[in-house]
Amino acid sequence: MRFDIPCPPAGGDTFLGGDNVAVDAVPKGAVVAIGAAGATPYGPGAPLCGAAPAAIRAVSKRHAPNRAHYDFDLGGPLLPPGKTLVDSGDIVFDADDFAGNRARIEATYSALLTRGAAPLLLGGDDSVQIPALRAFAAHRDITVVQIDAHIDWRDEVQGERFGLSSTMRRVSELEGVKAMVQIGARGIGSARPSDVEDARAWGAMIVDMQTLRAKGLAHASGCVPEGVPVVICLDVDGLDPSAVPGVTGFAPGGLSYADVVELLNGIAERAPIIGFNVVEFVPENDIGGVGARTVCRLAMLGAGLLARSAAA
Ligand SMILES: [Mn+2]
Repeated sequence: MRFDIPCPPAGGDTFLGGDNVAVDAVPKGAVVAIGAAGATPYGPGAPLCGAAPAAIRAVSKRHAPNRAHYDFDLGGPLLPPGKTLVDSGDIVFDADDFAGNRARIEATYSALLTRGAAPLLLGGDDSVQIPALRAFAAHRDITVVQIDAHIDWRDEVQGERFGLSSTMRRVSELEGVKAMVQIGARGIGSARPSDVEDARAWGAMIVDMQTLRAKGLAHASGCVPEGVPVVICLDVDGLDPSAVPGVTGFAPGGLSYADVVELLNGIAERAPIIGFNVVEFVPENDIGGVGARTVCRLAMLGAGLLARSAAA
């Protein structure tokens, strides 16, 4: 598949001021930000979270001059010495070709993983993760860790099997996905009782918010198998809406930003983090830019954790 390269990101800003580097020129071991505005929306028109990649990059500009400073959430510089962060821009979204969107995302990820890069996905709704995870699972065995208010185990919604409510079920069907830990479920979402049963029958470890509050963050990170590379699927509605108001799956009672920091650092102690997806931010629903700044910090955490796991 041909990539449109060089591919400057929408809006012109790169993530944290990283160099805009084409997918087929990303250096081995680099953390690479990649935007995916959408893949498989449930209807026509602009994708639900299509404005998110540019919004996250725009906020990240203010952090760019301090990139080498000490990040207290990571216990060191954001990027350890010798590590690089680049931005390969946005994967093209075509409102008339959902299969093509998925094929482009999967091909982009296959190329990045073959090059030994560590991808930081700036979504897009949850559906953008399905083709990305297909590429990971084809590349090597992985554990999927989802942080989300919703478990996303619907087989289909309105006849669509690749939409945002089906992400974890589609991912569970991939041979290379050896374990799944789902953290933060609460309230009422797309899942029916049978969907929860199916997830548990597959072996998904569901640490819902009630369980998390009863057993603690260390219990959640302790569910992640040791040593198997992890892809983090961070739907920002997993956080409490006071931290990220701009979502569609609004669900009170979620994780705080500090909870997510502790959780991710705990997971990183158990297994290398080789992929990090930040999805479901809706800038149009944000309040005073609070969510954009939180989501940017989450993406920065992702970059730092990927850099710490990336090959030399
Ligand atoms: Mn969600």
